[in-house]
Amino acid sequence: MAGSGDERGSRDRSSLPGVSQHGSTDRIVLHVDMDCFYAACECRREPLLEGEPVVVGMGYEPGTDSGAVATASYEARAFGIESAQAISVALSRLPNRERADFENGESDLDRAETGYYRSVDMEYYQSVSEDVRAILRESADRMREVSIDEAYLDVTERTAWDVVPSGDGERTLAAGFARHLGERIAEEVGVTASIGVAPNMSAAKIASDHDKPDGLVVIAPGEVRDFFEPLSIEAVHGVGPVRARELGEMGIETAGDLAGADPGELLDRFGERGRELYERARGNDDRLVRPKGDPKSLNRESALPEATSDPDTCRETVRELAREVADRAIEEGALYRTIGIKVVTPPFEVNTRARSLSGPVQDGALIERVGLELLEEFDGEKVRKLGVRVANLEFGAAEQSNLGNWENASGVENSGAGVGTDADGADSTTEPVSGRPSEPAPRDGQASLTDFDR
Ligand code: DCP
Ligand code: MG
Repeated sequence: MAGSGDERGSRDRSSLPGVSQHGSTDRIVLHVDMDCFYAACECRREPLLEGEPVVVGMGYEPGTDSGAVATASYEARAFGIESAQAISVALSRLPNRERADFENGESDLDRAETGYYRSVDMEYYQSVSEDVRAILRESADRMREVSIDEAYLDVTERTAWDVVPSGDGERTLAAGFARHLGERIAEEVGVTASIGVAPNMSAAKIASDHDKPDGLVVIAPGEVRDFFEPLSIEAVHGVGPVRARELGEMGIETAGDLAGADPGELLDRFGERGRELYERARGNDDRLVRPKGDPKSLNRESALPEATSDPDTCRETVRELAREVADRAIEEGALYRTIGIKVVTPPFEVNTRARSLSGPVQDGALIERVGLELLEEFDGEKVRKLGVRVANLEFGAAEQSNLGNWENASGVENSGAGVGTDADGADSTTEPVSGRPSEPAPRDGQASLTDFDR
């Protein structure tokens, strides 16, 4: 993080260092949103793109003529390129540099007014996202993952709203915590995030949007309403273009207007939703940061200190990851029908392999065994990162836990005993699934591992 933070949390200079003016009951919520995420991933993989206009999307490849922009680097946004724009519009505003034939001096375009185009590569973005999330997970007591590049963290127990001296001024401890988190993401993963810090989720979201890219904006408790006051109504979490127009018809243009509106009128016009938006505009939002539902899969990944083809190192890593995944499944009360591994080979090739089991199990020894078997395919290859994953989860039936008792406990006739190996005669399948990012996992167990993302 470049230190460009707009730390609005600084307060009354007479406050004593280390003394919170707001008491200890205010929560500390971070909203982390990666900057131009897919474009940042492309720059990480291809450093020559750094600082250049980069457009990521579909539809400019030879032989295709329709498609849309997924995202664009901030340099490309300066040319009027934005998400969801037709790729034809993007190409007309920012011609493709690599097609312009500058090398032969045949182009009459201005090189500085051209950019790079890259096709969406979800699998790669998922793997970068997982690296970021591993850091976020370590940093938070509770976390809600909203999308591939966005999460809320509750860090109330990890830091404080206390004000401390900093350089010539002062800042909150929470601001320092968030800055450190941003720096870790930049240094360890090589992409930047904008972070908002506030006493609730909707204010944290507004804060992270306020100073993109590479921003850090802190809204301290007691300052939320003043911060919101001048913002356009669309900045209020939950107000989209349609609602904004309707509110505009009522003379409500800013978050301050909404906070000062008649709540009865909002209730009449928009029902409960109207009251909720009114409360949000006033800085009131008591939603807790919670994970979204049950996870679809559980995984652990580990980068090796350096790429290696040493089988003992790889096997030991898989064993360790298998144990961690097994523990996590016990904590979550999850049974699984699929066990998989991820093997990243240099430079960044992500290979995933999965095996289906014929019944749901909770059996750490099996994760280890299947993980090691799947690893055998990569014997002799250099590996830079490994992951182990279980998927097709079922919750709340922990007695059906291991191979020995699955058959009996499930009450289902199953000659394969749910093991999923050829030796056991079960319906084992080992399936390479790379390159199928959007395919949903079939219900009967052969999960796609491309959502190797938790
Ligand atoms: N995305 C997409 N199509 C859209 C919007 C987004 O494919 N219409 C993808 C590409 C983005 C990613 O989702 O990189 C994250 O979406 P964001 O809205 O967070 O946008 P960015 O991260 O790209 O940019 P910003 O810096 O504004 O967060
Ligand atoms: Mg983003």
